[in-house]
Amino acid sequence: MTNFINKINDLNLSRRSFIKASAAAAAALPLTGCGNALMKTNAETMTSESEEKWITAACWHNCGSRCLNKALVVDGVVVRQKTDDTHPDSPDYPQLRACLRGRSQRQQVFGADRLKYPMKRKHWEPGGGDKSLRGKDEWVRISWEEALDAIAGEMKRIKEENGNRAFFADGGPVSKVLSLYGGYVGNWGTTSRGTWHGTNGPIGFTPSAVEGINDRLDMRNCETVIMFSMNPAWSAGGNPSYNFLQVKKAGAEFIAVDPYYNDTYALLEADWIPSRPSSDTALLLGVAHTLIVEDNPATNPLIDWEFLKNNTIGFDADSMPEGADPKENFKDYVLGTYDGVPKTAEWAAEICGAEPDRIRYLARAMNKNKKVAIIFGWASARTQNADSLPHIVMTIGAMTGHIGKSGHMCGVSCHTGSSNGGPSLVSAGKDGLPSVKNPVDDSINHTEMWPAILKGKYNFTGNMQWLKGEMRDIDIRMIYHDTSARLQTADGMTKGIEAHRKVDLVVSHAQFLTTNAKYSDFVLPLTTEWEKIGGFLTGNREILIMYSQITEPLYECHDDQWIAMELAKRLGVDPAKAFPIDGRQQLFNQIMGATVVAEDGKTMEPLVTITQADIDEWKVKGKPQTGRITLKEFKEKGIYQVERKPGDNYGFIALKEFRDDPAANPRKTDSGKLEIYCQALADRINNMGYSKIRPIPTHTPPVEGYEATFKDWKGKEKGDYPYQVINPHYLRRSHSVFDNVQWLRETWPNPVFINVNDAKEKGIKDGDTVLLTSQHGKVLRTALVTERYMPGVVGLPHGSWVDMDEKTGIDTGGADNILCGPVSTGQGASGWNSCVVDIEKYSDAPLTPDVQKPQRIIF
Ligand SMILES: Nc1nc2c(c(=O)[nH]1)N[C@H]1C(S)=C(S)[C@@H](COP(=O)(O)OP(=O)(O)OC[C@H]3O[C@@H](n4cnc5c(=O)[nH]c(N)nc54)[C@H](O)[C@@H]3O)O[C@H]1N2
Ligand SMILES: Nc1nc2c(c(=O)[nH]1)N[C@H]1C(S)=C(S)[C@@H](COP(=O)(O)OP(=O)(O)OC[C@H]3O[C@@H](n4cnc5c(=O)[nH]c(N)nc54)[C@H](O)[C@@H]3O)O[C@H]1N2
Ligand code: SF4
Ligand SMILES: [Mo]
Repeated sequence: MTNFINKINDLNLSRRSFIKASAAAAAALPLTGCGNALMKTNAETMTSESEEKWITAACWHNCGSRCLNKALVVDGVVVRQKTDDTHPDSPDYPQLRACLRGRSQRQQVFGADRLKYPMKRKHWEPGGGDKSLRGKDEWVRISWEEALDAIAGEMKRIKEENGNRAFFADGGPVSKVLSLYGGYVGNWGTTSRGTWHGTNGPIGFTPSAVEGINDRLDMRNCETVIMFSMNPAWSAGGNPSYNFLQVKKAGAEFIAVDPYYNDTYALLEADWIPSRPSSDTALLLGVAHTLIVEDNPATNPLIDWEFLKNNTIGFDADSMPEGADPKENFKDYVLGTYDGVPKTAEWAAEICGAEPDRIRYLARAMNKNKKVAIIFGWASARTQNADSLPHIVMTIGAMTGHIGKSGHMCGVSCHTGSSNGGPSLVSAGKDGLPSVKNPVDDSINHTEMWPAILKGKYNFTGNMQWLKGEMRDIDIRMIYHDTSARLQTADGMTKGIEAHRKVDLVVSHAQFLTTNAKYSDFVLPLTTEWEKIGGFLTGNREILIMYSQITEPLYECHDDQWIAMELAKRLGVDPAKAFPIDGRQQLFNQIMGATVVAEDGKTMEPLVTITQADIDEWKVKGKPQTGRITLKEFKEKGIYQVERKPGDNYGFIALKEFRDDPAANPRKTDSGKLEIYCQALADRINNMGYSKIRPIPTHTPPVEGYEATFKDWKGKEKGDYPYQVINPHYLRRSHSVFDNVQWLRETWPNPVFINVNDAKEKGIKDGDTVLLTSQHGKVLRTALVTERYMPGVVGLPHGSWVDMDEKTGIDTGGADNILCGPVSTGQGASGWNSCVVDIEKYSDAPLTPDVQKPQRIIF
């Protein structure tokens, strides 16, 4: 193959313009003060024979997908990217093609706004200095020695004066060191899954997107697919939408229940039932009512009485568990036998906004004799008081019998498991690092952590343990961000900024001046995955990606483990206790332990063949082994994908064994069955002390749901915040990641989506600047007026970096969590998908489009 330079010459490009072009492709890095490989883009290197190599490059973000990305590296410079071409594409054995974010990855890694050196906030002093300046102070470049010494020194002081319960950290490598140093206060939240986290266990339902539904090839057997709160076209890039398209091509009809007619529904030509955010439980109670009153086993069989009888408890008075009041059964609640309120389609419609006839139509579409998938994204469970939502979903699935059979399924289809349920067919091994126990048991729920830092009190319920609530005093002096974008992505950022301005010390590891970093005293520059020796990515059950190093660490960047070990030394802690083996051995352990499913579809066997020569070359400990693929081939290809075809042994039917023989395959509930009446669930939630639920699924109005848009619900008089805002996960980003990439800013401007009628009423036109005001904060965005959002519902994309105008207190960045408040309910679920707001046209000053804002370059 002609080498790269020759190719360029063939294109009649002068060498000068090639160098210009490749530097531009590498995102216009400033050349000063940067001694990395990338910068060897000079005439000298170009005169020699250049080497070109496609290397598998990490796309490591929490984006709900996994795709193959490759970078063309010429003399250490990334000149191009491509995606999966390892085999021909087909619906059964699809390529893993990257989205535009992944294909823009080099814009991020080599961005001019990378943090290059350790930086200190100018007015920080031990004890904090002028803390109010956090987020607006100047930055001063310092050395690693200075930074680490100052941070460790301050930690020692805090420990001496306030004890280990004054440390608040996020759970990354430095947190391990803090555990060895006596412990720290952690945090927990339901983030992605919302109430699917805490509700599934007690009721016996499948907990995750991974094992909740049947696999993608079985889904092609469905006649109807009913989607609730799902948008894989945006939030599960790669193959899921393509998989759903195959289901459509095989003949299925799609129905969508959502306040927003999104691109997924458009792609699948779904029949849209607009329904308000945070009201799905009410809607499904209306469905249950229709099913009960219209079912007739002889003439109109809608309900699967067999399944209800064999596999559930608590549906009616006859199936209640011992000791429970028979009147508390689900059926009588739905019929209103004892409370006088039948949960009819009309009753549901008042809350959810779907027309009663459409609710009845939905119930009939769930007919037990049809092959139906009833599938949910997590979005509808990321709201307040939604603890009963997974419970009503399970109940509806059980009533209609769409559980445990080919072509029938009910549950979560989201994130990397979207469209494709079942256990992983190929996985990486463990890295071999020991876990380190944190001697401090304190852990603060995300909905409470910023108020807890400000008020000095919080409700301890364990870390995802749903313990009985216990009020505890707390006095946090240090916030350490060593993973996640917590300040940006957790509930109640307005309070979060205040909390960051209260403590003595804030430290962030960061690749850019992210929100965490911006409000810190010290920012420590981090390498990206492209600068590390390699690693694994998975999620999609059929694939395992092994990525490799693309470039040497840029500037003075280091990884989290290196920083943690350096701090450990300064704190008098032995770093080897947390990190006894180096990164190379960690990676090799994962390679050696990688497994792949055998042809029987059950047994797992070693994936990678390893020779003594491999072990010698890597300079690691290990034993030779025989697997499916050689290490060299795996590294070069960068992916192992299990080839699928209809009728293979790798299919999956969720809950099949339980349906077929519940006695031999009990669920892990008190009764061994799915519990429609579930005392354990009610006890779990009610003990925590945030709010109460009943043992059967009922609609509890969210603190900031539709009901809260009224001053007077009965009289239907609207209040000060008459709209519900939701936070769709947005194409420009993976949460907050990629928000600084100019290419992506240009492509997706991050508007606010407003329904046409609402816009008209408010005198807002497409392109106008809109002020959104909630009880917790104010943000500005540009209006995108659309019929795709139902009236009363506003869409503010999730994850945009806050950009606070300190004079007005208005965020010009459009950050969702400036609007969303810290509100604790039920199981402590973060309540994002309904926050009540007002909207108005804003004329004070025009809003600069995000792409025209300067990049955050601090050195
Ligand atoms: N209002 C609202 N808020 C939400 C949601 C919503 O819908 N609405 N969704 C929620 C959901 S589902 C989720 S999962 C969360 C996600 O919340 P986060 O996990 O906090 O979000 P990310 O933006 O992915 O944060 C990852 C951060 O890690 C940094 N990073 C990258 N590589 C490294 C590394 O090697 N080391 C370290 N230390 N950092 C690194 C990135 O730069 C980025 O800042 O957000 C939640 N927040
Ligand atoms: N591009 C991109 N993709 C991502 C992410 C990202 O940040 N960016 N984040 C990833 C992560 S970590 C997660 S957890 C997933 C989240 O994925 P999902 O949980 O599916 O969340 P969204 O994509 O925000 O919303 C999906 C749909 O739910 C609808 N919806 C919102 N509230 C309700 C409701 O109360 N009821 C009903 N019926 N519908 C509702 C929205 O209108 C939207 O159409 O996305 C992943 N994928
Ligand atoms: S969908 Fe996710 S993994 Fe795939 S290329 Fe895009 S950002 Fe990367
Ligand atoms: Mo998530």
